[in-house]
Amino acid sequence: MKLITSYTSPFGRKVRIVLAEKRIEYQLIEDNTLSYESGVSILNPLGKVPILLLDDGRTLYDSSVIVDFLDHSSPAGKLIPSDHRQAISIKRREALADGISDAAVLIRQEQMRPPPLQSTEWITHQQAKIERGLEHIANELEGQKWWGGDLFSLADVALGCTLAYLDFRLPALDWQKRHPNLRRFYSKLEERPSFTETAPPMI
Ligand SMILES: N[C@@H](CCC(=O)N[C@@H](CS)C(=O)NCC(=O)O)C(=O)O
Repeated sequence: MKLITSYTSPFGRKVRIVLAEKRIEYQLIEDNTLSYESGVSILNPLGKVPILLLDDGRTLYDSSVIVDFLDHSSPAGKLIPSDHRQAISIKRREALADGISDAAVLIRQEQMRPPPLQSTEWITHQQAKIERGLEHIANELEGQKWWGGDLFSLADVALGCTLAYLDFRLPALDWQKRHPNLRRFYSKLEERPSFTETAPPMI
């Protein structure tokens, strides 16, 4: 199978970590969606990565569909519980972490526009989602080994990618100072080879 993504996408990284945790072989094809040469919109009408190309010809997106598919395709290193109620609770956490990444990506895109065209209101609106989301997660994490309870899960993978992306693209947010339990959680994740091997390039 082939994974089309950029090395900096938090959503692409989530998929790469799931592939590594489950020890699934794949080929990575790098695509910068903002380049004229990107062929991504032929595969995904939304023009977004990650996209998974299966050997049987199927094309999958977005990242939450891809990781669900991957987790069900092999019993090794299960990241989504088989009990439906528990699975939904993990997927709700994944959606919250991904939503924070969405807000961070939108801020990043806004900051790439010429300064006179940037909207401070828009950036503040997105920042508020990030702040509320992190506050909510920090409360849920309190007293827990992992975000979803005792077991490492997809929720932890998604949150790790989100926190790393905030550090990478919006370091001024300084979430580590305001949320010491998220900082401790993040340090624990950084010990996992799946995280170190997929860190975004320092550009
Ligand atoms: N909900 C999507 C979000 C994917 C996404 O926003 N990808 C960004 C890269 S981080 C992208 O491809 N953006 C290009 C664009 O919006 O045109 C997922 O989880 O896969």
